[in-house]
Amino acid sequence: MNNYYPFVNEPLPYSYDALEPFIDTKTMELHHDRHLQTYIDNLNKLLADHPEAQSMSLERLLMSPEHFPGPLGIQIKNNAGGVFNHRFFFNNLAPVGTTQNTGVLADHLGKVFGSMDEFKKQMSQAGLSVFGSGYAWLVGTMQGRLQIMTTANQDTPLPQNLCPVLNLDVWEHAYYLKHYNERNKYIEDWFQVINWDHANLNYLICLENGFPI
Ligand code: MN3
Repeated sequence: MNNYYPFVNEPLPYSYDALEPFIDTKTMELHHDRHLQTYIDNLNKLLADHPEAQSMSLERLLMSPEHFPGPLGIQIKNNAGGVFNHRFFFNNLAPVGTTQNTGVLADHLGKVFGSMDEFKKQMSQAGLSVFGSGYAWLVGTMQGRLQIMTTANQDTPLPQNLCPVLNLDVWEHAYYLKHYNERNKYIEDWFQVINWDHANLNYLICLENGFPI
């Protein structure tokens, strides 16, 4: 589904104002319509000149950097990463109160981190620890173990054979209009609008396939 060249920027699965007051309408408009759109446009332009890469899925492009040596590999990593990371981020948000953190993921988070409060604390610390631009992630290892990690810029966990469950965009464009420089307050608000149903589904796919491709 829209996972191959030419990539299309699909509409958000909710309205731009659906995450108010935690994530503001203008931020969602700019983030989806300009930031993500730019990564999609740049990726399409890059692949237009490299037909050998046009048959590769978005995930395959990200997992096979060795196919693209030199500057092309870096450009593909940055722009395909920008597409993957933003789609994943937007798809794992939902209006407050519309999903519940129950099911296998909630159960395993409790076992791995001791409590949801402890998971929240460690995920927040990861988001705050990113110096400059990047993401905090909840990922599954190939053994199905949950762990928290961070990536810089538009890097993804995919080349490390880690399976994404949830990601938190801590680039300033994700929060500056509303939260200014207070990333901690943005992260607190982000927890209110996580789509736990999707996160649980992501985790089930990780457990079943080892990788969501
Ligand atoms: Mn972003």
